[in-house]
Amino acid sequence: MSPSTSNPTVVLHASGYDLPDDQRRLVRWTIYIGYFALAAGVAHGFAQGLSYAKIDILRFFPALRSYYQGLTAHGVANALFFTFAFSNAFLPLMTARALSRPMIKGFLQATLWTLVAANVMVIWSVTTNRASVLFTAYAPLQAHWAYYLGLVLLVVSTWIASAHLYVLLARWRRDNRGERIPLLAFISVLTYVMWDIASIGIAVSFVGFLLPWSLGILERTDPLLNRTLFWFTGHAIVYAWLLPAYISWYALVPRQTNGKLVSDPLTRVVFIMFLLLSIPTGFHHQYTDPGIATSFKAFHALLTFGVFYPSLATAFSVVAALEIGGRRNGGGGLLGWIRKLRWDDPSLTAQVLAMITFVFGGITGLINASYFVNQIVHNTAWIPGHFHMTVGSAVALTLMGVAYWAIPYLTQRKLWGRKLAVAQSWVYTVGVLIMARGLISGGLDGMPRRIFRAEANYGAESWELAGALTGIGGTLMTVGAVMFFLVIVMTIFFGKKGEGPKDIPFAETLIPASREGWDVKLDRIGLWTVAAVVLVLIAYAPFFLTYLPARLVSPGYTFF
Ligand code: HAS
Ligand code: CU
Repeated sequence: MSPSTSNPTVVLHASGYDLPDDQRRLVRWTIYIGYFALAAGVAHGFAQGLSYAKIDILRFFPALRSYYQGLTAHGVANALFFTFAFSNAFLPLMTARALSRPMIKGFLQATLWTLVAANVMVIWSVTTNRASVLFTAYAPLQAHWAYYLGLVLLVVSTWIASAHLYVLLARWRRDNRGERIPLLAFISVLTYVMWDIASIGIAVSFVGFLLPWSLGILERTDPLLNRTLFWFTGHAIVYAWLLPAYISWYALVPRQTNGKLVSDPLTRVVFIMFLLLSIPTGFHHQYTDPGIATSFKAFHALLTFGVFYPSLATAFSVVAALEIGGRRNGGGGLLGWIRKLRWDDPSLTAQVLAMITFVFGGITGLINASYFVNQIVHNTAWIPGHFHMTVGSAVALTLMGVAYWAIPYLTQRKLWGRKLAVAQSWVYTVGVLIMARGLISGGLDGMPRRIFRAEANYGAESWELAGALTGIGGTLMTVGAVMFFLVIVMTIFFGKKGEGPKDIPFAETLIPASREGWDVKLDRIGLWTVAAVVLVLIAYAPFFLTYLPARLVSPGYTFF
């Protein structure tokens, strides 16, 4: 079997890529857990959206005792379990495909079962109202130990998935000395290297403080330190959600529209920049927190503008790839190629609409990051406006789009309801844009986030329209999500057998990786990892050195 590197995105073998059935099943179930979480989270999201329009349907959720319990369920299910379950399956699959090697069953099993255990603990603690502390788990709000332990296990599942990637890559490198790492594997591995470093913050916070505190081993904890450790992880976490979507935009989407990925080296540079800059930016979530020097915050603000750059480069790359595809499909003129983008392909449509929404997500991110302007939007409804156009659509809609080929690929069944699937992305996108418009304008008029507006007897007049738009948009998003689940469930049970795609739609590259050029050095993952750690130390050590030891001052509180 002689590997060929003629396609730099993946290694091609003459025998093609055969995913063994047992591995296919494990990958499928890991992804299913993600979509179960999405379904649960979406139901709560519907209630949240309507509550802004002063419609209270929370009473129809039998287990629900407070708005905050529902908000916790929404955030944890959608932002944490959905995203990471997906990545835990998707990244090993992409890496294995790129290297043209089978995955390792033990790792897949360990990832899946850790994820299941994490789910059980978190679902139990949240549904029994023992953990209404939101996904940010801010102390001194205190949750049951099962909540913290469940989230720790979720992180452990990502570490197992990362270990899987590293072993796959190490073995491939041993067998292919001197070869360039195929792009798809490189960007998948870098995503989890970044996340592994980032997750140290939340691991220290949960294992070192919150878990022992919830068990009564520690009587008090340090709220500011816990918040800081959370946001050490918490900005980078958004890229752990985003980068799997970017992997699809870079390495798969061009193929789906008959285009080509523009540049292999540029793509590697983009992911290296995310590795370097995702973490040392966490204080931009704490601009208004007391106890952190302004100079530290300003430094993180500066680096946040740095991490904006790889997304701008991504915008250039993905639009160029789409344009190549649209023109090859016969589109002419300045913008005529847009019409020729294979809008009848649900997977592509979902992802292009996700990209368009992300333009607004990115712009609002820039506004958040601006130290002084942040004072206007912080803790207002603007922020959920921002993150529904990022994680709530750029990521969620992309992962739905991926499902439109991945579920047929993993089940070997034909996609059911193709036209419904295309309509689904449009409904979801129109919904998210209307909802975000409501949240954003409300936020600018001072409408707070994290409030149960259905029962709030205060507010500006303009909040009425903002709230109504949020409710209408949220309802459309829910309809879009239900359409998605219908397509997926019908595909799993009734899709035509034996008619799923045989391979993953990876793209070819216009400017490939060179064998001897400057870009060979980009493959030095170890070096970039060390550089990332050094940058994190520069950005965070001054705070920790001047702050520590921990100030264990606060007992736990349970309000809701
Ligand atoms: Fe953010 C708060 C800054 C990106 C998620 N963010 C949040 C929270 C979440 C979140 C969940 O600086 C709230 C957390 C909480 O509960 O408190 N964010 C940024 C910045 C970016 C950014 C600078 N955020 C994201 C992404 C997220 C996410 C991605 C999830 C996946 N964010 C902040 C800040 C806060 C914050 C502050 C704290 C606010 C506060 O006060 O609490 C940047 O990374 C954004 C860069 C993006 C771009 C867009 C590039 C566009 C592309 C698409 C191109 C395609 C096209 C379509 C043009 C520069 C790649 C072509 C199609 C055709 C048909 C032609
Ligand atoms: Cu952030």
